[in-house]
Order: sequence, then structure tokens, then C-alpha cells
Amino acid sequence: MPQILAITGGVGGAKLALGLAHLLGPEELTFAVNAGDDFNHLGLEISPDLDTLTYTLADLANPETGWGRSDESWQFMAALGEMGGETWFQLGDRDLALHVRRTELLRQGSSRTEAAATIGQALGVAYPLLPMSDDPVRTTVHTNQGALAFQHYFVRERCQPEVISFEFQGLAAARANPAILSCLDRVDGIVICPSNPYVSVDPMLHLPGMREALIAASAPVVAVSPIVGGAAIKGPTAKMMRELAIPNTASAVAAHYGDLLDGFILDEQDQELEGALGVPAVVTQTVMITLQDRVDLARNVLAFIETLT
Ligand code: FO1
Repeated sequence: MPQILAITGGVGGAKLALGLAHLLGPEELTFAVNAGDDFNHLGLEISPDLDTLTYTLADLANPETGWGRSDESWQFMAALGEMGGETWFQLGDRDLALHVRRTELLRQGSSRTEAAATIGQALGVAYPLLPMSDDPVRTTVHTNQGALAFQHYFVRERCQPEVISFEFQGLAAARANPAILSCLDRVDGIVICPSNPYVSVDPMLHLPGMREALIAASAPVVAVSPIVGGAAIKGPTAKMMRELAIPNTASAVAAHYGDLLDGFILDEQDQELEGALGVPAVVTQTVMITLQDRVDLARNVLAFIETLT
């Protein structure tokens, strides 16, 4: 089986990540995870995209939301609310333990990568879960209501403010995770999962040297479109694109990734775009409702990579 690096962030990306994990073992599949959503909240270091992926691979994720855990209780949130604490960012009791544990590990000197491995292994995830960097990078959303930390924009303000631009604070000083760079010369394929390109993939691609390293890798880079038929499947992608005056199409996403791509995967609803992207494309079902949809899409991605090598 091929060695694959999957680049993911958010709930949409985690769906394909699970499909890939049903086809490939921990020796064949490594995850590079967005960390731009990370923030410190209530004194806790919180890494939402890493948590979403970890819970998803551990089969612990809340199936309704895609983030946080299933089988949750909310005593902490209730008690915090009674004391006037901030409750806009919902932290279940079991989920809270993960954030406390990560914060403790980081304070004891673990890197973000080491903390992710400790927590992943504790939850039974054997796949390498690599944060994009061990240095802090924070996505700031510049909006018509001022500059907002990503979670303040995404959760507290429910994506209502109008997006003007994104800024990845700390980027210039951040080093791409060496564990990601070192796997680039041994992978047979690189998959950009159907995450929001602007906030869940770009922070990683803009890390100094990362884009160049991905382009220089002999492995083909294939992205799955997060836009289907002019609408985002999950999250605010379509609204962001409108506000950024980017056409709300799969071809705009392919153009956004540009010369990084060796292949692009379109949903059947966007069949007519196939020959118009300037990059080899495959048309298949990319909307993932069931587990089988996730596995089928993953299989099609791997088959497409085979044809590009
Ligand atoms: N997303 C929400 O829309 N509301 C929440 O209350 C919320 C809490 C939360 C707690 C832990 C965690 O790991 C993720 C959480 N998310 C929540 C999702 C988070 O905002 C992610 O950044 C999104 O999934 C996009 O990546």
C-alpha cells in the first residue's frame, strides 16, 4: 500500500481522514494538521483541528457536530456559567480533560507534536498526528467588526462579521514541523482533504518553506474540493468566498492552490468543470454522509494518485 500524507483541518477534512484510515494503517498514513485555529481559552491551550481529527480517528467524535466528544456531560459548563465564566465555547466534561492534559504537557515542556502523540496514543489513535508547526501560529480574521481571533470569529460571533482578510500571526517565525518535512521524501502521495482552503489549509501552506517542499516532493499532490455545486458542505467557506469576492466554485479552489496541485477531485455536481481546471481532475461523489462514502472517496483518491505517479 502507498505511503500517504494527508493535510487536514476542521470537520470536513476529518471526514476524509477517517476514510483514509479505513484503508491505510498507521505505517502508511500520516496526518499534517492545521494549528491556526489554536487559541488559549480559560487558561487552556486548545487545538480544535487536532482534537477533531483525534476524536474522529478514535471514534469518539460527536457525530452531530463533528467536533468535541460523543457521550459528553456538561457539568463544568453549567458550573462555569453560574460563576459568570465564558460559556460561548462549549467544553464538555470529557473534552475538558483533553485540554487540561495538553496544557499540562505543554507546560511541562512537551512540544505540540509530543503532546499530540501522548494524547492520541492515550485515546487509542496509532496514526502520526503532526501539528503543522511546533511554534505558535494564530489565524486572525480581519472583519468589518475589527480583528478577531479565529475562534472568536467562528464560534463566538458565529461567522457573522464580514471577512476582509486573514492574517496568520507568528507565521514568519514559525518552522514547518520537521516531522512533516521529513516524510515528504518517502510518501507516494499527498492529499489535501476537503477543508476550508483559506483558514484550515492556508496556515500550513504559508509556513516558510512548506509550499516549496510540497511542490519539490516527488509525490503527487491531490486536493479534494470542499466546494460542491457552488456551496460549502460544512462551515463558512462559501460565505467567506463571497465576502472575499472569490467565485464560489470548485475551480476557484483549484486556482487558489495553483501550481501546488497535480490533481483535483470534483464532485459529480461539478462535472462540467473537469476539463477547465488546468490540472488533471477526477469526478466522483465527494459529499460524505455515511462512513461508506468516506471510505469510497478515500479509495478514489488513492486510485487517482496511482494514475499520477
Ligand atoms: N465549534 C462551535 O461551533 N461551537 C463550539 O462551542 C465549539 C466548541 C469546541 C470545543 C472544542 C473543540 O475542539 C472544537 C470546538 N468547536 C466548536 C469547533 C471549533 O470551532 C473548530 O475550530 C471548527 O471545527 C473549525 O475548525
